[in-house]
Amino acid sequence: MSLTVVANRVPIRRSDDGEWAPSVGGLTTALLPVLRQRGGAWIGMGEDPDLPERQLFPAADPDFTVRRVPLSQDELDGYYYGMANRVLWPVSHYMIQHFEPNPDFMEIYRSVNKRFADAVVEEVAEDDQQIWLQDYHLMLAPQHIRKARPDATLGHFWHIPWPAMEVFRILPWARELLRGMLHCDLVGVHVEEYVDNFLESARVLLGAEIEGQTIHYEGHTTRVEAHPIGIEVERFKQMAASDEVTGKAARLRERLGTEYIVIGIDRLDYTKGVLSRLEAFERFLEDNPEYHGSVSFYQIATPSRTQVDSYQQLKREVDEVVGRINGQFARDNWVPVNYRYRTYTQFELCAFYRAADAALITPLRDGMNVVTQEFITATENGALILSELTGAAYLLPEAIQVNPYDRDGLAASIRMALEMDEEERTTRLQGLKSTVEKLDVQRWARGFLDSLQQQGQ
Ligand code: ADQ
Repeated sequence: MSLTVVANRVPIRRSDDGEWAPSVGGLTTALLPVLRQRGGAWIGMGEDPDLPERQLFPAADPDFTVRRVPLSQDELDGYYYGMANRVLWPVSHYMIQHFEPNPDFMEIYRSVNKRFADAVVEEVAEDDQQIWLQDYHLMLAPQHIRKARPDATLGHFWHIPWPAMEVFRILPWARELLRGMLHCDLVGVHVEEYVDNFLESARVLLGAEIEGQTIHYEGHTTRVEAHPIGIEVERFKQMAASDEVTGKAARLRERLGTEYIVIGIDRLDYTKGVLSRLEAFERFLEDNPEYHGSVSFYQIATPSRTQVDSYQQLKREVDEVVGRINGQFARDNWVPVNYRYRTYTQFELCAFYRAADAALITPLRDGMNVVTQEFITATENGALILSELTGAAYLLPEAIQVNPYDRDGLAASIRMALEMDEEERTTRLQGLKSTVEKLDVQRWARGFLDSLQQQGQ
């Protein structure tokens, strides 16, 4: 049975030699082998204007189709920067202060979802197809696809938290959006907590009948399951052990020259807790003068959604706090906070993971957080401080778990991580590594697709 993947992004990019090549990223790596083996299509927005609307890939010996749904600037503003980034993202992360319920966004979201659905219907000729939609950009597409292809097997994976029903219902279009998704046979989320929230939303807001993890609504049945995503464990392991990475890590330690290195690595997004993390590090320095000169905090932030006001404001605030901390505490030969606002290669990130004594991963909310898994895979003896408000926290009890809003608690956890004895550090890390091995992204894709096939039978 062939597979059609529908995602905001397409899985290919133009390489240095001008040819189209697979892009780097967990989702692409997990799904391309399936598409190669089974054939089918990948449909996405495709930001590169040179990307053809439809092409067979790879060109030399094609396995599947890459289809682009080109969007105008107005469509991009309403559907992506508006509805996805200013409405669904903040509400799903419980950050209502960033929520902008503009009806124009929803109007455009409806029509763009229809365009994605039309593209799917054009690609999916037969009925024995599996169709797998990704994420909050495509909540309404399933209902249009179902109408045109009643026998197709439809799955949807939701990569961010599904919030508590009482929060989800804040959306003025909560019922319409939920109804759209209930045309799927399988909805996947990262952890059981989100499964419960989804079921509760369907029960209370739509009066759907719930039977275990199955929703019965208007003659259709949708199963909701937890499928925690993983990373490409083997590739990260190999990268981390490579000469390139170990060399870079050693040079970084030498350059910083401090006894301890603590890292933070994120997209610069208000959900990731970068600001409160910096403030907690500041509190740590205030409370522990004996550590002045011997700890460096290295925060890396990738520019993200830079057209959205709240992201521009966050950037200014982070710049300001970094300046304030360094202004107060830096002295000759020691800069307490090293801050880089840019994108790095995975090899470079791996070197940071490898060089660090501890990682501070403290989102205010996060569906899963795969940086956590990358760090656990790459580190040899680092300690992990992890926000309990992430999907990852449900799976990784061996981490030092913290409430990211508790500045004193977070500051204390930094000290705890640095002073943890070798035995405890090793025992915790063994537990963490063994969980992450099992969460492998290929296994995640297989698990979801196997379950999707069962639902379709
Ligand atoms: P994201 O919100 O993007 O994903 P996350 O899971 O942390 O969050 O993944 C970020 C990715 O970006 C990681 O692979 C990381 O290596 C990379 N990255 C971060 N900083 C970088 C930098 N400076 N340079 C280059 N790369 C960088 C959404 C959800 C998450 C969920 C994932 C997967 O919000 O909760 O874990 O999808 O389902």
